[in-house]
Amino acid sequence: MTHPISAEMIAERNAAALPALTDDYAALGRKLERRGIAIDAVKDRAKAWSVAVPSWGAGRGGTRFAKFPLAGEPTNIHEKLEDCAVIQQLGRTTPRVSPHFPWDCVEDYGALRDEAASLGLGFDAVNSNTFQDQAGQAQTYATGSLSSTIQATREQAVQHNIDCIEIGQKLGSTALTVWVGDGTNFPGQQDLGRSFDRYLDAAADVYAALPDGWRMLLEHKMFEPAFYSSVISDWGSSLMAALELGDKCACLVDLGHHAPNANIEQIVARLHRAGKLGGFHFNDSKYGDDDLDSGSINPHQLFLVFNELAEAEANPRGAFNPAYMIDQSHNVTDPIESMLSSAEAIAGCHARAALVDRAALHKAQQDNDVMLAFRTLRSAYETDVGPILAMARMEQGGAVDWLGTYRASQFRQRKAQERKSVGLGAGIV
Ligand code: AFD
Ligand code: MN
Ligand code: MN
Repeated sequence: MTHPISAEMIAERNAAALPALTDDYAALGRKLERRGIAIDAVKDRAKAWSVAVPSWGAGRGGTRFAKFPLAGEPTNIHEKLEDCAVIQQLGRTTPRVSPHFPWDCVEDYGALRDEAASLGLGFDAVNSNTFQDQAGQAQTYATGSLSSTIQATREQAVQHNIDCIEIGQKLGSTALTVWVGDGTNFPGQQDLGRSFDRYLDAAADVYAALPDGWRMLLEHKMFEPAFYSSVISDWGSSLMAALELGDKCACLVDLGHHAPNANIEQIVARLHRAGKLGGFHFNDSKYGDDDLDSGSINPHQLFLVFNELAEAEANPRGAFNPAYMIDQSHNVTDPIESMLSSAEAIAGCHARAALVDRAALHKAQQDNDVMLAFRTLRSAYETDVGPILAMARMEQGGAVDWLGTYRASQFRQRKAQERKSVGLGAGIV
């Protein structure tokens, strides 16, 4: 296995940080013990949990107005994997990469799988792209893709999704995430009912191509690029589609894809109730699909989502197996730092949700003791689980201080010498 950051350097810096960490961990352990919680069990749970990183998040993102490239940012899937390996090596919560096609297309996917494995990485859900035209493509997606009124366009979109499944099989993936930008910009532009019917017919053809053990995850999004109506605009449309398509199909919740102030944790509970909670794209937002770093704007919401997930896990209603992924655009930071910070924020909410005294919460809810129920949740939210996450990282070979260690490694500066520079331009990704 090749590691992009020197293991000796990580070990040295960890050794220097260990006395303070041991002290903090012991203090937190005593505090949790008084609440009847064994800190080592929380740490073990943290170690067993992981979230995938998006290949497209490894490069600098941009807005509609501009992209400001970063010297040394990756420009192809091989370099992106190397950067994802840094994130995993230092943080130890992100062992898988979710690829996007055709952005990550290569000649030999078996070799790509080996390359990832040699970096300590595997592949998560494959993402199709029918929201953008590619060079040499016969049909344009200007009229939509799976829901287009034009049959040849729908067929092309179906075939692309099937191609993605085939690539995914070579990569060891077991899920296809489908997000379409289909929709309209003007009232009357399309029939709202028939466009959904066309989407369902085409999606059924993709569904029929799913291999055994695979899942199809439908990602809803309220608006953008369509600004009047989107075909799969919300969790209701997504749920209707997933129910109609079949057992292997479920809904994916991207935290940035809802109306402002939507109660996302309730959506999570509802989808779980329907047996259709397929997965997540974690990010944060203030206005819309901002794709900001997870936990940077509304960490409480993220915690409440994980509180519902902890409830769901305790009441699995059959299978409970959501796919956890990050989907962010890093416009002003080094993406490696952003994804390490985000993974820590997400893992922190996962760990804090495990601290909720569920019996006490349920009793307070049953008794209609509003304040006690609220404070039961709040005391878990207010617990600083940093020492648990840092200890889990260290014991797995990661860095206690991932930011300081990453910067000391000069990884980005080294890559700025080796990698070709990225051109200027606009870009949502
Ligand atoms: C979109 C969606 C979807 C898609 C991504 C591409 O969140 O996950 O794959 O952006 O950048 O808004
Ligand atoms: Mn997404
Ligand atoms: Mn998005």
